[in-house]
Amino acid sequence: MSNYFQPEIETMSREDIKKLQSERLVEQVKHVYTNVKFYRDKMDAAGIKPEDIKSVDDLHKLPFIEKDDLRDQYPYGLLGVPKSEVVRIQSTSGTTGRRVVAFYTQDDLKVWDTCCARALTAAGATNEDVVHVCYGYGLFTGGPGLNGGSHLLGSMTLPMSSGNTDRQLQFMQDLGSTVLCCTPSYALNLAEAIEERGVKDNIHLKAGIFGAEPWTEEMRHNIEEKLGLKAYDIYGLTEISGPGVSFECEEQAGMHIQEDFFVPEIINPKTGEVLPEGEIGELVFTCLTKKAFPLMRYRTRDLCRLTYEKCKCGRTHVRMSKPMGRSDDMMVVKGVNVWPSQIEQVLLQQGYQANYQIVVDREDNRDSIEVQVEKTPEMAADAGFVTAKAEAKIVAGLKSMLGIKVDVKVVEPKSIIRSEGKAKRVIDKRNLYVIK
Ligand code: DLL
Repeated sequence: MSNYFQPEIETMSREDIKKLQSERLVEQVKHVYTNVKFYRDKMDAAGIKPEDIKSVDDLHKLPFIEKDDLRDQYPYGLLGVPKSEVVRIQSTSGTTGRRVVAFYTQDDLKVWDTCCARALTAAGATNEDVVHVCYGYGLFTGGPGLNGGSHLLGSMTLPMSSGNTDRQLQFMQDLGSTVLCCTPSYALNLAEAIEERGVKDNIHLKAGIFGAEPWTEEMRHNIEEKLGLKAYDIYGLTEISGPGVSFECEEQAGMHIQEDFFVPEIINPKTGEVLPEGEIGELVFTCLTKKAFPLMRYRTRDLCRLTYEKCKCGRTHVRMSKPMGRSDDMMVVKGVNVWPSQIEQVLLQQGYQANYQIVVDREDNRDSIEVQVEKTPEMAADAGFVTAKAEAKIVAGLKSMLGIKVDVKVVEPKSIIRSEGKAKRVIDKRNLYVIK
């Protein structure tokens, strides 16, 4: 049996979805053109007026917006409403150079809560459930997003945040948590801890809502078996609101994109051309209702494919595959988005040259990341150079840049293999993506 939070929206005919999207798009284009100089300038430069956008079929006429634009417009350049109407901000994980701040009005928060309430309902949650949220709270969207959705649903919500496994397990047992929300890697950590402590019989989880990082079908089977629950994928990104932009239903056959709020497109990342249904390309989103941070044709850099085939669950909203790769070099490590360029920046600031390598691995469900960097010839010749001290300094610099602990090895000059063509900076041994 399918569970819907808003059946009238979630099972709407394709024709009605398109009609609703078109009406909302026309309004939204007027909103951004009137209230955000960035969009007005971009549309003027492209010779497009709000009246040119009459339906979603005209969406392709609008220019894209990219991560760099968000950075350039930091902090308030894309704000679509007066500050007095903003009630919340969230921000992308641990990135100084590329931090993105997203703004929300009361209504924008309702949209987000609705998205997460639909995802929770699809996973079988009701107000009878105890929803255990151990995504991080704070600037990261994971905790606040699922928390808001769970409130809207009327479920008892445990705002556990991440870490402190003993406390997680204690609350899970004492309060009888039934729905678990966290990253898939943390779910595996919890499963291991439950096994170690021999408390499986006291745990009554029935569903898990896991996302924020790539994970494989093998991981899903592992988690489901170990925790005795059904594992649902959930996708989202800070720029578009947070978790719940799309979510899995009981069919576990792709994530339904909330098309009354977001219009997806798949483009060729090299040319920007919109690709036909079923082809793999970069996912692009347009927000239809969000007023404070209204992104239009935002390039996510996530590679996936869409299917409009009707799902057995009865939902009509388009489904996206799991992200299969990235069209940039971002990695998600320990739940944090990491770009090699951030690591390079820290190394160069500390006097190293760009002879480095990043090795990412996963052991016992824990991500590790190691940076190997060569001493410069001057450092190697300097009798006073203390390797351990130099490494500690880089560790501190990276912690401050990324917000996570990175292992560092300072190695001898010329010990990292030189590439003949493009330098292979990253060795990711986790194999989480189909396309690398
Ligand atoms: O990770 C939002 C979120 C929180 C989603 C909790 C799901 C659950 P950001 O930190 O802005 O937002 O990172 C967004 O993470 O572009 C993807 O590359 C990746 N990502 C998010 N969900 C998934 C998923 C949150 N289910 C970036 N599978 C996105 C694979 C995911 N990758």
